[in-house]
Amino acid sequence: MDVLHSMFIMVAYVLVSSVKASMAVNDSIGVSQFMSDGMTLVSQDGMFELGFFSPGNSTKRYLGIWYKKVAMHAVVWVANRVNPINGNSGKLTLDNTGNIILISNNGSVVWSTTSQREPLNPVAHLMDSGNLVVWNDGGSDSNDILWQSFDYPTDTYLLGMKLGRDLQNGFEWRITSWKSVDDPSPGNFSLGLALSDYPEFAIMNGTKKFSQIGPWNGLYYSGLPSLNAYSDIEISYVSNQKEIYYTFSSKNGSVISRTVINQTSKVLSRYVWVEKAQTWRIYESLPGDVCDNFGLCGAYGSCITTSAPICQCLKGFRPKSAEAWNSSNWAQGCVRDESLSCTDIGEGIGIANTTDGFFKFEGLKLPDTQHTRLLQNLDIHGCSALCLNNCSCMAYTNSDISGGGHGCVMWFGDLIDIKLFQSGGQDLYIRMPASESEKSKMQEYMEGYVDDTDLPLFDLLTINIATDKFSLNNKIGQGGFGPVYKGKLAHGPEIAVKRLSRSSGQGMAEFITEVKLIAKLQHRNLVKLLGCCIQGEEKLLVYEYVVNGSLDTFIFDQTKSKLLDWPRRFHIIFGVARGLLYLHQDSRLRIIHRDLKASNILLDDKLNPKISDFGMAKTFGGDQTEGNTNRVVGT
Ligand SMILES: *[C@@H]1O[C@H](CO)[C@@H](O)[C@H](O)[C@H]1NC(C)=O
Ligand SMILES: *[C@@H]1O[C@H](CO)[C@@H](O)[C@H](O)[C@H]1NC(C)=O
Ligand SMILES: *[C@@H]1O[C@H](CO)[C@@H](O)[C@H](O)[C@H]1NC(C)=O
Ligand SMILES: *[C@@H]1O[C@H](CO)[C@@H](O)[C@H](O)[C@H]1NC(C)=O
Ligand SMILES: *[C@@H]1O[C@H](CO)[C@@H](O)[C@H](O)[C@H]1NC(C)=O
Ligand SMILES: *[C@@H]1O[C@H](CO)[C@@H](O)[C@H](O)[C@H]1NC(C)=O
Ligand SMILES: *[C@@H]1O[C@H](CO)[C@@H](O)[C@H](O)[C@H]1NC(C)=O
Ligand SMILES: *[C@@H]1O[C@H](CO)[C@@H](O)[C@H](O)[C@H]1NC(C)=O
Ligand SMILES: *[C@@H]1O[C@H](CO)[C@@H](O)[C@H](O)[C@H]1NC(C)=O
Ligand SMILES: *[C@@H]1O[C@H](CO)[C@@H](O)[C@H](O)[C@H]1NC(C)=O
Ligand SMILES: CC(=O)N[C@H]1CO[C@H](CO)[C@@H](O)[C@@H]1O
Repeated sequence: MDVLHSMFIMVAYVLVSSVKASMAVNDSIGVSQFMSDGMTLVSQDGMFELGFFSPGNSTKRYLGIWYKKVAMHAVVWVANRVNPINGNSGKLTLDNTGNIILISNNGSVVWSTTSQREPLNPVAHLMDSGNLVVWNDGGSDSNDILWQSFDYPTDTYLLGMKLGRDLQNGFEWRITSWKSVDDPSPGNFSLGLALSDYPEFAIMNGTKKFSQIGPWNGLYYSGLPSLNAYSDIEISYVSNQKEIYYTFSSKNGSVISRTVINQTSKVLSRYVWVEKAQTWRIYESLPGDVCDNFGLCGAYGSCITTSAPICQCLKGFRPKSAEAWNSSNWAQGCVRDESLSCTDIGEGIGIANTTDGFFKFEGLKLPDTQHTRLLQNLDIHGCSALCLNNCSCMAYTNSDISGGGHGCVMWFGDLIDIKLFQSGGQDLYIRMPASESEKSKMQEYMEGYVDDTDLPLFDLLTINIATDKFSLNNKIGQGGFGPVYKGKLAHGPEIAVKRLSRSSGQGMAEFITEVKLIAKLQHRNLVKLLGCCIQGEEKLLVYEYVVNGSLDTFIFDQTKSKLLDWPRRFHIIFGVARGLLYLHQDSRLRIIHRDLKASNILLDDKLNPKISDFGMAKTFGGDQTEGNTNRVVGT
């Protein structure tokens, strides 16, 4: 008999019996009362129903709870998962020890609860939440629970349930898949809490991690930044000496939501009932993309859904086996370009060589937390110092990112299962040898973490917005070192952005030093460098925008050249000379332009000349100048 068929009989029963008893629903069962196959209990609000059913094509009978009110009934809980009843002989009762007992025709106990307490007037009640609760004392105290089905979930998580661990009793709240649609006995897939200092929720395939949702970071699960964006549910995470769990609740009270782990599809999905469409709609799933497959990119590999290949070694690392990596076999992961200098001196004596440093990585799903240490009262600086002084500490970050971040979590051993998000994600500081971490300090510097008033820094987003993502419409020239774009800062002046070609081959440190020097050169006949921007591969110089363009557009244009009368031309020549004099003699740097030409002289609104591209040849190498300007250096 299929579910719908049995449902029909049950509905008929409820209708008939409710007429007889002249009450709408029967939601509870008392001591020595029986409920046989064909009869059901229905929660007060009519949402859930408890009764016997046969799943899929099976003819076996199971006691379960399912949604009654919505058109597509979904089973949310099964009592006798591994011990079905043959035929319609099953009977449910509550005995005087307060335990629910399921018996088959021949009198054998198929399934029962195991409350050890001495009860007083127990009663089993199907709640509006879908929870089957055995109350003590007729339910007079709502906290006096002898047993509840929410403590023994099957494959479905309902709002209000706990998922995690009861540390005092070693008890676990975990959902486990059915073996198949016909067989509700426990399958190999489950969702639960993987205990560690910084525990994380993970989907398991047997005893192996299949996909991790990540640890709770105070705002969301590290691997599911989108989850807290859903306005219909509220997530609470509780972690103390007694228990660690999370629970979802409906903010609005009217949301019908269930989360199911499914062995056939190998996916954990959260469904929400959509009344208008009369269907269950999937809100989120895990694995949500290929990068959610646990450890896909191996140690120190980072998974990026939009890159090809999807696995990339973190900066400062290279594939352990280039061949395996090439053939999309990433499991071996990555190794350091340069080894760490940190070495423990003697056994257990923690005097470490502290010439290592940390590189900040952004936008990540945190790596697997199995080998972590949590220090909730330590701030990020203390965390950094502690990690630096223990050679096996490979990374650290704030354990809680809410309110600007606090707490400390440190990783020991290789870092695996890192994912890079398109947006959102967390920061992680990974141990690097001194040479790499020098660069990282520069990186931090460029990102504005170190304050330096010498050189204003712009972030890439600002420049992107200002130049309309470097649109072709905004391109105003192609200089010797890369294209130039016009831009407009929000509430600010117009700017010209020079996007340096990527092959400049220059280190971050040298670049910044040079740019700072150039920025110090200020003269009214020089184009003013306002700042720069470095992010990843991008190196950008931000200049003041000079409105009338370059001199060559005037002198080599039939009509425009007439605008330049002799007094104006003299004024321009004089200005260029003054600018050069400053560069050659009066500035601290003494710069030779090496590429002075009409296209490098810009004119402002009053046709005053301003020299551009000065300092570039020195800074960015003679080769480029020659290559792109077809000029002999030194003329
Ligand atoms: C409620 O259902 C149980 C089990 O079917 C039955 O024993 C009991 O008599 C019913 N109570 C009422 C008030 O109908
Ligand atoms: C039940 O059996 C029928 C016929 O064998 C098959 O077409 C159908 O897919 C089966 N349904 C399930 C849920 O297994
Ligand atoms: C009683 O029924 C159960 C399941 O329906 C079966 O496993 C058990 O062997 C039966 N016991 C006897 C004594 O027939
Ligand atoms: C579950 O795991 C066991 C042992 O690991 C294996 O024999 C079985 O085939 C697995 N079942 C499924 C459906 O994957
Ligand atoms: C689950 O684990 C079993 C062995 O433990 C393996 O054979 C199977 O491929 C795994 N399933 C998935 C989907 O990874
Ligand atoms: C809850 O949300 C639904 C749909 O979004 C809306 O129709 C209903 O009015 C809301 N109820 C409350 C109490 O806010
Ligand atoms: C599990 O997934 C399979 C295949 O996608 C589907 O047929 C089945 O209905 C799902 N089971 C549940 C309980 O959603
Ligand atoms: C990896 O593949 C690229 C092109 O697909 C090839 O140029 C390179 O030599 C390969 N490297 C190794 C180590 O196989
Ligand atoms: C610390 O590292 C530096 C640089 O790698 C090395 O020269 C020095 O010998 C190391 N000191 C100790 C005590 O390991
Ligand atoms: C480094 O940290 C690990 C993990 O907390 C600890 O077992 C080890 O003793 C520490 N080593 C030193 C030298 O402090
Ligand atoms: C010749 C020329 O284009 N002159 C312009 C220089 O810029 C000022 C201010 O934008 C304009 O008013 C001039 O027409």
